[in-house]
Amino acid sequence: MPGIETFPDWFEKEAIGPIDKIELLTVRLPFVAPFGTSVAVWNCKEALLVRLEDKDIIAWGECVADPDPYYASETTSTARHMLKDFLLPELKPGLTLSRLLGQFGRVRGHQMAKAALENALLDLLAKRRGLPLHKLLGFPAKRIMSGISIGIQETIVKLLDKVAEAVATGYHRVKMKIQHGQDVEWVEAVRRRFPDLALMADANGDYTLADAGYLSRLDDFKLTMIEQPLSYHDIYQHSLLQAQLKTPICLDESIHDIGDAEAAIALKSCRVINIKQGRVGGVLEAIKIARLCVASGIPAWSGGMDETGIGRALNIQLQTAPGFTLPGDTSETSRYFHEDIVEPGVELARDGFIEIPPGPGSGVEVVADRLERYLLHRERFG
Ligand code: OSB
Ligand code: MG
Repeated sequence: MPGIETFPDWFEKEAIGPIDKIELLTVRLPFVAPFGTSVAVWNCKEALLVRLEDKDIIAWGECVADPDPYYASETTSTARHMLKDFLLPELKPGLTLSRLLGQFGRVRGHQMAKAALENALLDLLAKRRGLPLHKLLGFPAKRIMSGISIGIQETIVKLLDKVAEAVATGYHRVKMKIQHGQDVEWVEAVRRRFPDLALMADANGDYTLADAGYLSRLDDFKLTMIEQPLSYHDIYQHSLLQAQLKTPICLDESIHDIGDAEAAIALKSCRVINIKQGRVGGVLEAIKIARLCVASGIPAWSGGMDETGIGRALNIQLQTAPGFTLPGDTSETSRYFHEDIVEPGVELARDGFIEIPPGPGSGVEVVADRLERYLLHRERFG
C-alpha cells in the first residue's frame, strides 16, 4: 500500500489551471420523511453547492454543513463566508491541488467549507481527463456496500416497520438512531425481530460517562458498534467508556482530521471510525484516515450527511479507497428524496450492492430544471 500521504503524480505536479466561472448555490430539497436524531429533526436538506465551469466542463461540490449548528459547528452560512472571503481567494490557476490544500491549512477548522471546494476541484480535474474520480485517485472500480440510517421513530412499531423495509430492500447493515428514553428497549425490540441483522446504534453524543453502566446493557444485543455515544468533541472520555463496553465504539463527530483519528486509535477510544469526507476536510484527508485505519487494524466506513446526489456520488467514489471495509451510510436516493437534482440516482442491486456510475468525475449530472426547482440562492465569483 502507498504511504499514508501518497497520491498520484498530478496532485503535486499539475496545476489546477484556469476556471472560467465559479458559483455558490443554495438548494433545499424536501425529505420524503422527517429525519430525527438526538440533536435535531430535519425535514429537508439545505445544501451549499460549489459550481465550477470551464469550456465544456461543469464540476460540482457539495458542502455537507446544515443550515443549523446542531450536528457540527459549521453551517451553510459559515461555509459560504469561508469560501467567499478566505478559500476561493486562494484559488489560483498556477497552483497544484496539493499547494492549494496547503494554503487552506492556514484557515483553522472549517473542514466542511474546505471539503466543498476540494470536492468540486476533484470533479473538475477528473472530468478534464475524462476519468471517473476513483480512477483519478488511482483506485479500481468496485461495487459499493449499502447501509441505511433510520431516524428516531415515534413508536417501536414504526421503527420495526422501517427496519423491515430496509431488510427487504437488501441493505447490508441498518443503523438506528437512539437517544435518552429511546434506546435499550428499542434496540432490544429490533434485535428480537431481526436476530441476525448487522445492526448498530447512533447516539449523536446524547450520553455522558455517568451512563456507562446503563449503556453496557446494549452489550446484550450484538450491535456491530455504537456510534458517538458521548460528547461531539470528546476523545478521552470515549476511551474510558470503551474500556467498560463490549460493544465497539465508533467515533463520528469527534474526528475532524487524521490527528484526531490517531489520538482516538492510540487512546483506544473507539474500535471503528466513521469517515465523513466533509467533516474531515475532503476526500484526500478521508483517504489518509482510511489508510491509517488499515495500518492500525481499525475498520472504517463512509458516513453520510443526507447529501443530495452530488455529495452521495462523491461518497460512492471515495469508498473505492482501501480501508472502507464496512458498509457505510450509502442509501438509495428514494430513501431521502422524491426527486433529487442529479441523474443517475442511487439504487441497490438485488444483492444490496451499489454500482459506481460510469461517467467522468463523480459520475452524476445535475439536471437543470430540477436544480431550478429547488434553488434558493445563486451567486457568481470570478
Ligand atoms: O450522525 O451520522 C450521523 C445525517 C445527518 C447528520 C448526522 C448523521 C446523519 C446520518 C444519516 O446518520 C446518514 C445518511 O444517510 O446520509
Ligand atoms: Mg453519526
